[in-house]
Amino acid sequence: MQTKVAIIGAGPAGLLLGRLLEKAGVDTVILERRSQDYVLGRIRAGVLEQGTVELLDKAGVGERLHADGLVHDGVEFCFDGDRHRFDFRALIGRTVTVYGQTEVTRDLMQAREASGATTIYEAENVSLHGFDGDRPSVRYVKDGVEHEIACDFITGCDGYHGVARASVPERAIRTFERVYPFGWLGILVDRPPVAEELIYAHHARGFALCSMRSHSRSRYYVQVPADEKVEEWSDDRFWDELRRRVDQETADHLVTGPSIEKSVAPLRSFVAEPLRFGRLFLAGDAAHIVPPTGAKGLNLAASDVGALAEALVEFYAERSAAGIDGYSARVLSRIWKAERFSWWMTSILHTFPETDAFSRRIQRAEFDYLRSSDAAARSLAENYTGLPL
Ligand code: RFL
Ligand code: PHB
Repeated sequence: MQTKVAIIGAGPAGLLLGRLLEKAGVDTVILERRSQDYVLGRIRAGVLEQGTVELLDKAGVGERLHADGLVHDGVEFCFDGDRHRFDFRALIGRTVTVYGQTEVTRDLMQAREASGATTIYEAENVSLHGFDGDRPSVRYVKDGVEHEIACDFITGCDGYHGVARASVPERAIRTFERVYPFGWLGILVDRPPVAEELIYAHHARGFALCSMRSHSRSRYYVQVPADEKVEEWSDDRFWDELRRRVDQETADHLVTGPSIEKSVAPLRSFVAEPLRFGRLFLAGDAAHIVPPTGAKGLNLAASDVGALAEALVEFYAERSAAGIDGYSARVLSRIWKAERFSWWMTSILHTFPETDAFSRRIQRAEFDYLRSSDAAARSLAENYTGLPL
């Protein structure tokens, strides 16, 4: 088999890249280790920046998103029971849209299927070859048979545990990492959300988040130790803990019900540099991880592949390598700003094992500053709704 761009991974990064390239007439093959149902079964991000919505529109998959997505003008922070709303639209004229990663993935998969482009699910033992020369290729095993795809470029959109970044020689790559000593226990429930907008809560017992997927489906999280076992959390235990961490009004209005999904996600900050190695590019979680506190993971993946698609289309249309040469530096500048914002949101909202009385006062001062200063609130608003590339 032969293609222009071989894409490893059918998460949002790989599928969106595939769609943007197909729309520009650049053919692609996507190789995915898991089944289509498995990919669709993963419950992950829920908040889309305006720039992500614009990219999904450009990719021609905005219809359901505009019909079913919930446009949010702001978010609320709750500090030890005191709530404050940040109105992004009033502060900077921007908004975010609540639309689950599962739905984004479904829309992209359907569009790809309709276009007839090739996606190989359950591709085993994917390996990358020759990306330091002119004739890269990708090999994989499907149903016990080995196949090879010759291509012009390989893109690693295969997430944090993928094969693409691991194929780069150690001396050519530098990584930066911070692992947090806690995770988020999340539940999904078919009950209306407690509030119209998201509530990020700081409490001495730990962080909590009230989020949603629609008017009838809610997503809630509580901070737990990194090694927490999900089996130790009955639904009742979860609801009791959540109620303790939010303000009284929120606790009183919470509509509880049986969870339809419950899992613990670890929190990590990670960046690899650079993101181009000859004819291999990294994008999305393969290139970086942010803790979910700033709602940036999916959005960063989208902005990476938006830039990568532009660069590759320019290469084919104008025979110019300027875009692909500049890709790594261009996206890393935005990635580090999103890393900073996600780290900062994480540090002010969570309880750290080493948090002493001084740190607690500093966290409180951050909240008091944010709610009393227009400049601070605008800074939060522009970061949360997404910085320009
Ligand atoms: P993905 O979504 O991980 O997709 C990568 C795809 O590559 C496949 N793959 C391979 N395919 C072929 N060969 C191999 N050797 C392969 N190895 C892996 C995988 O099966 C997968 O289908 O990365 P992508 O596309 O870069 O998208 C990034 C986003 O998914 C991610 O940033 C966010 O979901 C992060 N994230 C969250 N972000 C938020 O903003 N809010 C959240 O609530 C939130 N929750 C989460 C998350 C990430 C999680 N992970 C990765 C542990 C919860 C979890 C559990
Ligand atoms: C979610 O709804 O899953 C969600 C929302 C906001 C975040 C993280 C996760 O910051």
